[in-house]
Amino acid sequence: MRDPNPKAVLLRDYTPPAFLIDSVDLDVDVREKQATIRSRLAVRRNPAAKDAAQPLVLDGRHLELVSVAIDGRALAPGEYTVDEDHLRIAEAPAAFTLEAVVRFDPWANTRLEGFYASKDGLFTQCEAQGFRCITYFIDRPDVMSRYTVTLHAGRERFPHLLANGNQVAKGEEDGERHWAKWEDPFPKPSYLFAMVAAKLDLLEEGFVTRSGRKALLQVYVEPGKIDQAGFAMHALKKAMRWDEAVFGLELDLERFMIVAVGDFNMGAMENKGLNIFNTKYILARPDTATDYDYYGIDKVVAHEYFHNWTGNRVTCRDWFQLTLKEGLTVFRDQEYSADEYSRAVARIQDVRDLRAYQFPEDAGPMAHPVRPDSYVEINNFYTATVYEKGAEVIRMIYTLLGREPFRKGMDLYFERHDGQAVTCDDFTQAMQDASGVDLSGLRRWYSRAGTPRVTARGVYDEAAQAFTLTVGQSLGQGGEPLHIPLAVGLVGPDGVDIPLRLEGDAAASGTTRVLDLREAEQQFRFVEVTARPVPSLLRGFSAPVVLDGGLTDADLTHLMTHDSDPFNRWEAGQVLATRIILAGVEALKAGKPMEVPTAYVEAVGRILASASRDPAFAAECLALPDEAILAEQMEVADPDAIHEARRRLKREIAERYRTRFEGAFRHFTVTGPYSPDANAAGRRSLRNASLGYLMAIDDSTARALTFLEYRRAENMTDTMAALECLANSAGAERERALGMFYEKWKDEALVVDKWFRAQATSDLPKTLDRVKSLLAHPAFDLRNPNRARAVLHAFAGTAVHFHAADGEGYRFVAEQVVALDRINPQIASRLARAFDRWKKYDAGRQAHARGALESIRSAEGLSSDVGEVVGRALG
Ligand code: 0A1
Ligand code: ZN
Repeated sequence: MRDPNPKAVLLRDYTPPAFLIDSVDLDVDVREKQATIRSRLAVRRNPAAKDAAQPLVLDGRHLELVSVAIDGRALAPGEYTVDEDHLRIAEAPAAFTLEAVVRFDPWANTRLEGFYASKDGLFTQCEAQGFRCITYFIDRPDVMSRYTVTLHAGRERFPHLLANGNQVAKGEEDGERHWAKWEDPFPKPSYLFAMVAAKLDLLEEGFVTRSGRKALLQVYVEPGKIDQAGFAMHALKKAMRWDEAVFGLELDLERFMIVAVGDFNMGAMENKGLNIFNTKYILARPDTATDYDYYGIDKVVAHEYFHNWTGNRVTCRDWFQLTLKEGLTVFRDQEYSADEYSRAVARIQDVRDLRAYQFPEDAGPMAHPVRPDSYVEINNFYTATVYEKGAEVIRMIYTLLGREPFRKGMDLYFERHDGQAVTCDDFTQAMQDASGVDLSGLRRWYSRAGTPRVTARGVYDEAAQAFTLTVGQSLGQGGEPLHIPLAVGLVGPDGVDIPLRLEGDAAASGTTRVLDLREAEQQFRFVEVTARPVPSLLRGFSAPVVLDGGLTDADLTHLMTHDSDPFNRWEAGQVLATRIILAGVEALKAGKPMEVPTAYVEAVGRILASASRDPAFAAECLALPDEAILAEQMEVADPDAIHEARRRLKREIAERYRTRFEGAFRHFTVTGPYSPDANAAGRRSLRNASLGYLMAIDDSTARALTFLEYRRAENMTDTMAALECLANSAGAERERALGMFYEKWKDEALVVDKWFRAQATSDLPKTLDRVKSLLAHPAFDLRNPNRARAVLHAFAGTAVHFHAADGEGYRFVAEQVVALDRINPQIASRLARAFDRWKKYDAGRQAHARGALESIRSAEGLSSDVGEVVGRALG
């Protein structure tokens, strides 16, 4: 039996492995409902191990052990022990060859970790601990080995046999079968192992790296989908060029393969030379994928490619160091996106996501530092904190060092650690050594959970022509203060930035300055300030903090119109809208009318009037804060009131500017063939934001326009914009459009996911009933993660229906968590995270949520994945 209450693994308990494995030779034989894996491991005692007499303990799960031998001699039953998680050999020599034969059924593997079946064949997913579901191994990232793999399978059903590295031999065997042998020249941790046996179509191209090395790039997709693989290939080549130009990093392989699979737990996986992707991040055609899908593909293809250096060449010593590769690689993909699209818009979107997912995580039961110090189930720690907050920490280092010194730090990091498994401290040390910048205060970000609050108050002394900014930080846990880079500017009454001169500076320089906040409280005195300025604080969101800038509505309106920093222009509008909506919530609860200040509405009018300068940016400024972000700002969240107040604000703006929105909708049409570039996508984004405002009025004119647009649209961006509006509208057009959509797209899985999602996230009453009926739809399949996410996770992310006051949303999701857990614990555990913020709601909702959580906890055979999440939520 597995331990029903598995113990937490602690960072402070880290010890080097007792044994190392220099090489791995796998022979994989695929038969009907069975894979047989023969492994030959070159094992030796680790000279760095704490104790030279430790037994050999190999990890293994869901395996049937057929035989085990040391140096060619089969072990007798008394010489080893096997339980659900391990194979133990008490007496092991100093160096030896271990051979094991195991069997299992990949078709019965619904967990989608290890070796599993999807529609077109067999695929692997080994991060974090899936390799132990393929063979017995010391499954931890500081054990790095050279791999050779031979795959055998039926030729007809599995024409492609792939593994990491280079194909070195292949052949036919007994009639219907064939085999292929692969060798990976780079030592790697087991989590980067991959193999595929499948029927796939192939798109390939040559590539010459900057130094003249030739490589073959391949994208494998399900049969018949080759016309949806072109953009991924294009993105791959762009990402390769970008990494060469920006970081001087080249592809180190002869062959780089990407394989898309329809059943996948995450977005994609950076296995050495053989990336495996969720189809969602590969397949795209103008009529099937939205601009946002294209953007996601570009970003994720780049992300996985960038891992080849940040993650694969230099990997993590242990899983506590996950942000070493993830935070850094997210930072790299964010910079790539900023260079390829609009920097301001990319930053706005990243910060919006950070606030919607990471801030709540950091305030809830799953809060953890970017380098966690304990976990029960590592799969639960692929979080917004490790990824997105981790990227913010890297960005702060970048901001403090500057571009060139940061690049020197990266170079030094590779020089020191290429081929090694290292820690976050090794990274910051390289950055500090290369730049000479003291990172001691910055390093504290790695070990502290929670979002710091930064308070700033400015005082203008007209007589002295000085502006003094008093800035404080708090994290509410004691401990030494963090180093927070605070980018600021001072905006004059005329809307123009004032040149900045801090007291003590020889002269003014620049109009944005990064202040080093290292103390709990600090003062910064700017001189030669000729008029009372409005401070523009935290420009570009220079640190992942909650800022209380002490600004008035008038100050914010000024920034919203004039700030030279586009991020803060957007931010000022968000803060104002938040104030209006939250005041509206209070008014509604008191039975009073909601007030919308004219100054704000006029500032929105100015955005519309100047929208053609940067349509994508204007669309971001027109988007009101998400309901989830608003809920975080309240002491006790009131989802119904938030929804209503936000809806009213939107409607009021829409009514005030109806003609302008209609004008924008007509004016920003994009002509010519579809392209997902920033310019065209930006115009569509503004146009569809305008449509969204018109549909906030939801009268027959708006609905007719939207339905017409739905039928006219030639690309999926416009189609979905219209469909989503209609899905939130009670008019007869709704069912017509949804019916037409399904009929047209029922054979295109990713598009069918969109159809499910649009219904599951609808604002309309009765959405829960609709969701329940969708579960009975013939196209629904709980085993397919994308489909489950399109319905269940999407529903659980809604503010109003999941948090319905009668508790029905909670009960429903709890039942689904339990059902999913039997199939796929990782996907179930993600769904359970929807309950994270349950204590933010009123007593009635809390009682329902507690009941729902307890019903999950008492389910029989609960996985440690869900157990950890629910245990923390209740704990
Ligand atoms: N390393 C991948 C993400 C990933 C993590 C875990 C997985 O299975 C549990 C799969 C993929 C990335 O950052 O893209
Ligand atoms: Zn990653």
